[in-house]
Amino acid sequence: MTIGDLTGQLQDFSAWKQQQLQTMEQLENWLKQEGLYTSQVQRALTHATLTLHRDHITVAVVGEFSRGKTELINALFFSDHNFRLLPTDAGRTTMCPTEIFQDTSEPPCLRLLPIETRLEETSLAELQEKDSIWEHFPLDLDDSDQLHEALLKIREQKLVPREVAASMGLSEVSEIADELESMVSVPAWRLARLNYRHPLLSQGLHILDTPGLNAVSSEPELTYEMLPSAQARLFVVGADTGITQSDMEMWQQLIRQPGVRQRLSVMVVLNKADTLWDELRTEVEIQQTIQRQCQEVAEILNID
Ligand SMILES: Nc1nc2c(ncn2[C@@H]2O[C@H](COP(=O)(O)OP(=O)(O)OP(=O)(O)O)[C@@H](O)[C@H]2O)c(=O)[nH]1
Ligand SMILES: [Mg+2]
Repeated sequence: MTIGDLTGQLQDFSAWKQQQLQTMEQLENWLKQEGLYTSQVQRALTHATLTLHRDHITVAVVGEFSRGKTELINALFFSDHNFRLLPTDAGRTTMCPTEIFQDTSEPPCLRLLPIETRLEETSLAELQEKDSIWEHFPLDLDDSDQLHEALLKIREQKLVPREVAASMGLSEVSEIADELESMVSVPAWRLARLNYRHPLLSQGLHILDTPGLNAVSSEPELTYEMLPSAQARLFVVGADTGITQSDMEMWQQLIRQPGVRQRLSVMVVLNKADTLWDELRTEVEIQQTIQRQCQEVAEILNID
């Protein structure tokens, strides 16, 4: 599938939504004319209209850390920028799941949910509605320095006592973090929501960038709700590493989850193919290596 195909499908989706909204408006007018527009009908129509407005298509990008998930999003969707929109780097970079979408009812902004909310019983769905809990950073899309600076927050970490990290359910993450006596490093944010402007986002596309390691699986609602309900999931592996044991664990835990209906929406991306280039090898040899890597990955993951 190309970005062109995706654009076409999103346009169809957007057109379908518009058509449904028009039909509902006509139905509302007709019901009013006929004197059938009761408060119950009004509630049902308002609910249906809101649901349609909110309906979107989510593409989630999943994989081990440093496989190039975020760079792939930058390259696929934001390559017209003269800078990296989302921060990428060697090692662990994206510290929290990041949802990118367009909501024109408010100016572009970055909203961050503090990691401390993990100490509460409140569900993510409930926290989504509590605006005051989120840190809010307005974005100036014409100021690339401000934009870049603000988005660096996605990679922020903080030091907390080891027991606090454990209470947050982050003991696995904290084990590999800096050990400063009893303090450990944890992601500063639990979830990032980036309200941005882009033609594909305006058609109803949501992109979900996820952190590598077990940071994703330590967020049960993400693992069991957001990822399975995404219409497409891109599983990113590195051509330089092939499928490692931790890639395999993520594949089984997050993509091939037992009980989740497997759809045709999982795509595996063999990223970092450029690392196979070597001056001492011919173009044909390199292409053969890429081909072999693709076949091996497909066999190991048991996909076509
Ligand atoms: N050579 C090469 N480097 C790449 C490619 N894609 C990403 N990188 C580099 O690999 C490093 C990791 O990329 P990220 O996009 O941050 O990786 P990630 O999978 O998002 O990692 P986490 O956010 O930690 O889960 C960065 O230094 C990127 O510039 C690629 O296709 N080729
Ligand atoms: Mg990343």
